[in-house]
Amino acid sequence: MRNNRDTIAAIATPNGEGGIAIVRISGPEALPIAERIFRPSQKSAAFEHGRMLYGYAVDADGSELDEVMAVYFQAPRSYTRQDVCEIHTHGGVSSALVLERAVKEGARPAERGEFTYRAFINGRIDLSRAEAVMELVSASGEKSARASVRQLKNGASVRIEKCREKLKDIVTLIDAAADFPEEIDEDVTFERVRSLAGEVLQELQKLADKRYARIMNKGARAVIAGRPNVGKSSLMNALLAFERSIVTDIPGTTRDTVSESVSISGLEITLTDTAGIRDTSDPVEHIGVKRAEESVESADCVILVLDASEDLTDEDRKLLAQRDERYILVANKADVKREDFGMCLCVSARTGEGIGELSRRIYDMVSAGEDDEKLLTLRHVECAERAMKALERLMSAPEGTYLDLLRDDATQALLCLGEISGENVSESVIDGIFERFCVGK
Ligand SMILES: Nc1nc2c(ncn2[C@@H]2O[C@H](COP(=O)(O)OP(=O)(O)OP(=O)(O)O)[C@@H](O)[C@H]2O)c(=O)[nH]1
Ligand SMILES: [Mg+2]
Repeated sequence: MRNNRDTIAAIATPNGEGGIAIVRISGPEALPIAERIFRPSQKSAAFEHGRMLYGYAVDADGSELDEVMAVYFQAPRSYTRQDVCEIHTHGGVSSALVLERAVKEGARPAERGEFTYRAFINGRIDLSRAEAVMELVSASGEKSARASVRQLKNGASVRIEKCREKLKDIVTLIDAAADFPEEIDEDVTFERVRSLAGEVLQELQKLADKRYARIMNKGARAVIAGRPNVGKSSLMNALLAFERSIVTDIPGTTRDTVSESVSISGLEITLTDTAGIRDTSDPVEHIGVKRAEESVESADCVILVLDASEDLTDEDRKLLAQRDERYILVANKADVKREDFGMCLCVSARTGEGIGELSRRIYDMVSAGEDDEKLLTLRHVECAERAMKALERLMSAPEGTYLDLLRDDATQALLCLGEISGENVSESVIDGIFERFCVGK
């Protein structure tokens, strides 16, 4: 358990050089500490809530350390709901000097995520919103950043809260039936309970999408596969718009997987070029082919490349037979001969024809359902999945089952959903979440 009552300080901006850096101080001593290390340029100026002051950060002997701006947020109208002062210094060493001053004046260096932890403990945000803050600061692309902001504004947590209300209703209904057996018909309660549980289950099925959460957090994975020499590496380079993979006319050029990230319409996508898949006795190439097959297995999108300038080979047919809904079929070298094999997108890595359309199709495939207010964090999806298991148990109970058993399932689901907002969650889970933050957040 962290001490929540002392005064903490940290640099809230990233390490290294920058135009400005912000030293943030939070706790009961924030204001007196700031008053000792900041001197306004106008003698009469004093800290008041939300007003930016101009002046100097000063050392213990009164000498000036840096020209700065400073602002005070009075509790509870601050990020942590405590008194907060921020000193905006020039980037580089001066922020470190100001932080050092704050610590000398009595602040404790903040731990990872401690400001956001205080916002959570003091009830300003729930756990799912604290996690959204973290995802926002580490977002891999515009798309996931926007989704984090939606979560921060409480999209999915409001819907989870409604589910919890319904589950509490179930428990109340069952308790009432137990307390007033003469007045309340058990069969009616049973039906009512099942219908409420069904509604919650349906809502959770919409909210909990593991694939979506993973893509929003870690980005999507698209893999370029095909037999040797069809132009996979050339396509990789065309999609990236720079020469990343080696291209030659020798089949078997690419021997290992080559990955590079690219942003398509704001979504972070890791593109992987792979070794051409074929039977081979070369031990090195054999390992490469295995890796290619593994990459295909775990991909969100597989770009299967065929060669439009040649007839289909047995290797092509073998690969085509494995295709599923993640596949985009591409006929490359359309500049030589246009052959779409009846189902492929014709492209040319050489002329650039069809590359824009291919990007669009990759995006469409991996971003499906992006606008829904789905759960964004894998931890939340896992909590929701456990709640769904309990509700499925409830729903499959045959008529005449003791209402008490249904009550157990509903309570179980309720507890699982409470872990999302942080209402019933263990200290160690909370610590684990905040430890993944950086210092200063
Ligand atoms: N005309 C034409 N040639 C292409 C095109 N794309 C690739 N090539 C040529 O096809 C040959 C093979 O290209 P790569 O990109 O190395 O093919 P790959 O599929 O990565 O081959 P491996 O790594 O050996 O599996 C090279 O000579 C390329 O210049 C295209 O769109 N049009
Ligand atoms: Mg290659």
